[in-house]
Amino acid sequence: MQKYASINRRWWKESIIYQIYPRSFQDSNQDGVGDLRGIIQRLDYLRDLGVDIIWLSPIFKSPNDDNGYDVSDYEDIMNEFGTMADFDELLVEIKKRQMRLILDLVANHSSDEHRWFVEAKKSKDNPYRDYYIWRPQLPDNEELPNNWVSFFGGAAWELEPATQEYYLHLFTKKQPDLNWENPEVRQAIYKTMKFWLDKGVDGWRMDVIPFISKKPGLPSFPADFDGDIGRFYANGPRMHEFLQEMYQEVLSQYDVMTVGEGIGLSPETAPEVVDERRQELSMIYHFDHMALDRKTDNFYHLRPEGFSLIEFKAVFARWDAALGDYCWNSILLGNHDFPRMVSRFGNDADFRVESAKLLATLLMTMKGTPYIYQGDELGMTNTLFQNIEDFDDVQIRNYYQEWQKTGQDSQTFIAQMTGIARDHARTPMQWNNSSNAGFTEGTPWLALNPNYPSINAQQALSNPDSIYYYYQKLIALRKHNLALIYGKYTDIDPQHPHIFAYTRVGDKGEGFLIILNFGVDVIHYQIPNHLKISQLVFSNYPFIAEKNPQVLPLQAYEARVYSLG
Ligand code: TEU
Ligand code: CA
Repeated sequence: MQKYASINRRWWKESIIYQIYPRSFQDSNQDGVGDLRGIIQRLDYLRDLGVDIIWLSPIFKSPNDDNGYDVSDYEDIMNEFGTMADFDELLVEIKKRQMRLILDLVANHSSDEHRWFVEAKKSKDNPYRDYYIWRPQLPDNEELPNNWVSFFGGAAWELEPATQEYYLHLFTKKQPDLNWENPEVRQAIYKTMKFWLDKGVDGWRMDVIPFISKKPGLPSFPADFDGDIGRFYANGPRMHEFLQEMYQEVLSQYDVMTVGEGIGLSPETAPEVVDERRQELSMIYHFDHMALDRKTDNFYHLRPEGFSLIEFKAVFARWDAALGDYCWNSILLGNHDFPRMVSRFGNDADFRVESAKLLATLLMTMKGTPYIYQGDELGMTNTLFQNIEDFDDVQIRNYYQEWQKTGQDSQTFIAQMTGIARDHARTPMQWNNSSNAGFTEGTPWLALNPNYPSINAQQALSNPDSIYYYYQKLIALRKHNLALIYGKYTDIDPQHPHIFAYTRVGDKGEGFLIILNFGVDVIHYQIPNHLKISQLVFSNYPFIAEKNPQVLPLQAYEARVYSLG
């Protein structure tokens, strides 16, 4: 295999991934819900941006308790999204444009409406019983099997009346956890994976994959538990065995990529999942920088003091060091589970365009495969929630039920949830300034962000200085420079409170210096003497020739990329 900077070259390391949340991308039949035919209409837009791989959030049959992350048939398409014929056509159209497609594999749990669960709950001796995880209710005892809690509020156990046993659900009670200890479950999932790979799908994003192996005996949280449930549930003793089996039985037979949602993994535990010598997954993504604004013992509460750029930079350095030459990372600053990246890491009030471009610069110059979440290439922002009804997400609805029990008022709840709500990222794509932004002519399933008349794709495509074109040019820069893909990463100033400055250096010393001003104040930044910059190749501000190029006056959210040499 060809190498660069001592790393094996692979197509998925050199690709740009674009995540589509199909419900919110483009509606083609005016029922207010995005669909597969809608995606087909927008493929040229993605190809022109420079996208190589499209990742679709779940499209399989689902009652949509958690918007498709609750699958009731792994080999059929969700009614609202279209038909298998639509899917086949979508795949053809994607390939025609030299792009690839990966799907979301949600296999830690199914929907309670999946026929496996419908069967399993009927009786203790049903052939599907052991597809799920059951524990008896002890006589005269209300106590739950253990003290585990669900990610979306409340206990992780639900009593099934017919057989008087509890089943485990780490997410909502309509998402029962599958029992991966049962070889039949694993074979059923592998069969499904092959079904889609045989159609020509190019790989999988694997939902909460570190949870598939549970701690033996399902022990309660310890007395000194720190509250980090993701870490507690992840990385069970058979996780690697299952992933290696999946690789042998399925993945090794195709030229595909896999990305694991690395929930609960750490820089210590993640490398073993993606080390290419071990043959498990191609890459993972982690949440260490995405969770910096949250309390460590409670993911759904913001840290009142916020977080510092120094902490943020340390995450990138730590992970880069941990992953080394044989593992591969994903670089993302937003997805369907978090508020909008420009509103979290940038400044959507006064420097929306500048800071969206700065964040794009980070995405496209870091070591790892970049992921663009739909709409981030337009600088889409967080939306406004005024009433409880404005939230759609089951997570928020469940928390609200718990909140109401405490008798506290809803305005405080809304204020708190505004900082974490996933619905920010799920408002429909803003295509143009016509009603509902060209997303639908019907009633959208979730209200649009009211700023769509000014922030939309049509506007971006007509402005050469737009965030969209900035992405397009940066993507081209990355693709033409292997040093930006494989080059060694070094943070040259980890302690600077406002500047993120790093180099990416390739095989023969060629490479780049990236300087990002993560703040509103002008900073005169002194480039260390040992770095010889050659020329400015990219910037989000108009270029002004410097008299003394070793001291740079950086404006608010200014981003610069220099070539070295
Ligand atoms: O997310 C798992 C996960 O990390 C979330 O519970 C996360 O903690 C939360 O969304 C942050 O607000 C995956 C999917 O990405 C998510 O959409 C699903 O709801 C979840 O799994 C269950 O399938
Ligand atoms: Ca539709």
